[in-house]
Amino acid sequence: MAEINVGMVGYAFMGKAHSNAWRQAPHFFPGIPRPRLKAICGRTRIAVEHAATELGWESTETDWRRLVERKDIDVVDIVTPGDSHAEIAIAAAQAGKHVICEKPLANSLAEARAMVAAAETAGVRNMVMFNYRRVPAIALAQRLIAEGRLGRIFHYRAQYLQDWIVDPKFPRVWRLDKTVAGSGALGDLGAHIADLALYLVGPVQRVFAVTATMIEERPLPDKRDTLAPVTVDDCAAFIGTIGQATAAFEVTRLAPGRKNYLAFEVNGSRGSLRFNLERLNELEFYDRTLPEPAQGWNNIMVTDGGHPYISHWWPAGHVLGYEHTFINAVADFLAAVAAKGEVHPSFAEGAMTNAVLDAVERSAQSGTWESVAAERRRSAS
Ligand code: SOE
Repeated sequence: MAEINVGMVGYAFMGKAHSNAWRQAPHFFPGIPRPRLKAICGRTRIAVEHAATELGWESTETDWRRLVERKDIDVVDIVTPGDSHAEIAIAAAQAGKHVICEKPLANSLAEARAMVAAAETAGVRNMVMFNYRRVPAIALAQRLIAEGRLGRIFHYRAQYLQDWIVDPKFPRVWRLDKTVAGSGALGDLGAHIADLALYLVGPVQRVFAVTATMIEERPLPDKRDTLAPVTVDDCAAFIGTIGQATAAFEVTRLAPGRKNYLAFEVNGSRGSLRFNLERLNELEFYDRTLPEPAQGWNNIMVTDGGHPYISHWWPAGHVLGYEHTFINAVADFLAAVAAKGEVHPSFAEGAMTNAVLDAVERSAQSGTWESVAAERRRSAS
């Protein structure tokens, strides 16, 4: 399989990140099938044609149904807002296309389940773009935990904090509209740290949550003198259980100074790990099995050839950034398509995160503990 033809639906921020990943992957991951950026789809002809030129796509469509039906498309990459993920992904899977979908997988657990069923019935590769799993330092954290270097896990705690809507005059964009985005900081940012919990330590079983909308009205983007209601959460905080471990999560877009601050710490009987996306090439490890005088936080520069993904990149110490996480992810996906192998996080794993979001929303409403629906953890094999 020398070439794989990709069709992408959507072209905004994530469209740019994914396009770059498709373009770059074959240069750094020799041996994977070469992706051809065959077609890009968007509703407005002039805008999609501009995007095709800017991002390097060969052709355009203005109706995703036509893109999904095209015989010359092997992979459909969905980078639209959440309200269209399910419809496009299900149609793509039914048309026999492999599918990548931006996070969160869907705006509701029911939609996520329908997407899992469609992809598994069709037997196509399917992956949710939780790109932070492909930060080498996070992949190293996962490896160390899986090897037992932290021993029995006691705690997972994570935060994802941003500040881009702290100004009340910031417009009511689609991410602040529940019918389009599904939820606010919860689905946008909470989904990432819930997925990382799943990846690093395991599935969350029950949650107790609060959510809040601090700025309840904002000007419409195209009519600044008209205020419209914000129908999603600005912030959410929840605790939960992962087996016998306790977990704590906090997400907000109202934390001045926090631009894109994703951080976690995992504590176990043998040691601790901590990570912060603002220093994404580093992983801190406290190993309490070392002789006592040597114990202390050890800052691992995750840029050596033996670290996850690094052999594909630069010599030691030549740091990576945000865009590399997407390149690593599509490279894994292309390798899985060629090998008919597993790729993670699959739609089934994405649905597990939707189940967490669903329980958080129920708990915030009910004011009580809520169970997370036990989704089947299946990979795309
Ligand atoms: C939100 O601001 C956002 O763009 C998320 O949607 C992305 O998933 C995250 O990577 C960066 O922040």
